[in-house]
Amino acid sequence: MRELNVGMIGYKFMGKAHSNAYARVNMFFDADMQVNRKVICGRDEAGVKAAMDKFGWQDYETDWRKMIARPDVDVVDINSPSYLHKEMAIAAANEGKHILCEKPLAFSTADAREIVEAANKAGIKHQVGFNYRFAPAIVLAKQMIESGRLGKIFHFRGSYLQDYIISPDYPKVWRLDKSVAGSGSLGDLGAHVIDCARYLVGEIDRVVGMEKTFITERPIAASMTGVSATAQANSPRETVDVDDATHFLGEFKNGALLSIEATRFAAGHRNDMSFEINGSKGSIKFNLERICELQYYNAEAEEGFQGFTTISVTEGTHPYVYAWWPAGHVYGYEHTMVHEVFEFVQAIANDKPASPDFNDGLKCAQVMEAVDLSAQRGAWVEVDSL
Ligand code: SOE
Repeated sequence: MRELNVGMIGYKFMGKAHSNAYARVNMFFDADMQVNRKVICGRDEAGVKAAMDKFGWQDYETDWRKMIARPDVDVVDINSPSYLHKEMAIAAANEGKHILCEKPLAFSTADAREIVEAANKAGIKHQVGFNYRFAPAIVLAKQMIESGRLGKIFHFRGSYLQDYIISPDYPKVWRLDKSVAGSGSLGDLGAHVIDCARYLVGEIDRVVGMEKTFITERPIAASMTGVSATAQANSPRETVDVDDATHFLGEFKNGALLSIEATRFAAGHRNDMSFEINGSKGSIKFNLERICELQYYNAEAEEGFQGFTTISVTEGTHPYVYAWWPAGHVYGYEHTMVHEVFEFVQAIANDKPASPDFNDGLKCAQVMEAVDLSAQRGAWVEVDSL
């Protein structure tokens, strides 16, 4: 079988999740290429060496430019903090490497356009890590909408709620630093909901939004693992320059209405992305914390017998479920990454466009920048004006 050698930049939270996906894809799916965890890259030599051993990579590098240039690397997986995405993606494209880049693709629409241009010029396959598109229930929702089961769509109502930074003592980690992350809850969480809205309902025409930073000063971070972090002892406080929460309304080009909320101040919600879609023939509701289920309301069910029902998305006939376990066995968050990687490998192996690709990353950047501008101006902003 043809082999596909991956070089991955980043070895912490997303590095672990992607390593798991590369390790599982050929075990559970009939991928048309054998994926090799070839080289893992990170600045800290001790850290990246430990990750190489723990996550099953064959080699490591501490210089991402050197890794990208290696002839034994076919694919570059970028899961560094967002401020590095543009330079890394353009360098990888210029080396002719296929690219899987974590979301958000770029800080700005202008940066995203430069990345898209470099990828198109290089003729590579490119995909953005909007992993929730690959949750079986969300693919099922897409199939239901496309088959007309919901009829004409009127509303997409979504949110991504987390609560790990409510304490004023939680330090200013990279996700709270605009120069590193580009934005706060909007780019880290809202990007996922925007992508689901575009995937399921269509392109967004205009938005109006507001952003809020509840805690404007935080201590300097001493260490961070995942989203857990500790502050430096007796640390001075630094200004927080990103949104803690962002709310926005919008209108799709097809006339449906949009409302999206992203926040890290929703006490009790650890990682709760959910949305509801209302159509002329029914509604669906998805909640990431119940990832194997889809709530469905059939407006055409017999009078007196209507109500939201729970579809257990655990049958072999459901998207991707066939590859895992017998009917009724549940799956989780990390499976979405395996599905994401499988589709990327298949796009490369069969010379097909990957999806969601950098154009989707650009579209998401346009929506986010429009929300940002709207929050500054207090007015509606046309997405295509960006
Ligand atoms: C933030 O905590 C985060 O890790 C996001 O960065 C991911 O994209 C999301 O899938 C889970 O939460």
